[in-house]
Amino acid sequence: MRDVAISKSEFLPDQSAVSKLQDFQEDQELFRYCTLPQILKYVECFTGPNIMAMHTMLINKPPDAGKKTSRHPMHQDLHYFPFRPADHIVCAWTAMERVDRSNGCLVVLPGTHKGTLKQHDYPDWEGGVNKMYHGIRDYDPDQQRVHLVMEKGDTVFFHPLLIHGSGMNRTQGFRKAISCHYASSDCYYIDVKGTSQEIIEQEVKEIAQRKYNAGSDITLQDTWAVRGRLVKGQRTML
Ligand SMILES: O=C(O)CCC(=O)C(=O)O
Repeated sequence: MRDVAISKSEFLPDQSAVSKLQDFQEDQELFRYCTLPQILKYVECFTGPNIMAMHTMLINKPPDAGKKTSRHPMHQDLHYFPFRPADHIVCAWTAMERVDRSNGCLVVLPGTHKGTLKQHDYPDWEGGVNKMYHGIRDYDPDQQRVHLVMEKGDTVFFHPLLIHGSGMNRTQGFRKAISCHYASSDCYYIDVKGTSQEIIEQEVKEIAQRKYNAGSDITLQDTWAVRGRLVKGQRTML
């Protein structure tokens, strides 16, 4: 994925700046992160013994080009997932270098994982917003926030309903983090028709058709089933 503010004018003319790698499940070295026993030991507390790595990302937050597009709007990851129950899904997010407010650390609203899934939309940001960066529609910026300052190798595990995002990268370097969303393979797919998640289903289907030549009958569930990889136990439902 490319940052919307630098997609046409790179930092270095002959190099493209990639702001996020998604779905690295076929890359042996990157995927090794998702299988690390020191990560799975904690993941299992949430998922139980049958563990699927569902969503993989290496986030390379670029220096902000002056338009604040390096921010990630406040959102809940469950908005993207057509599987449940939410309590059997967990994200592991590992800092690949020190992250703090200067390079855009994670920002979380403590306790929000006990709430419900909120309506998400593209935020109305003056400088534009990156593809798939949906944010909570009626986000109240006055809610108590916690900035997660982390050292290289620190890992945070969080619930898919936790409201979170990340700030602007005001440094000259790319801020790197690696993450994986795990789910119990005993989770089940849901139909998101008629729910707040319909908008993400539509967008994902369009991308699958345009970029991967998928047929018009592809479902949101299909796009997850092909990406999910078993990392421990047995693949039962997902
Ligand atoms: O690493 C970040 O800046 C935030 C990533 C995030 O929240 C996401 O991709 O869902």
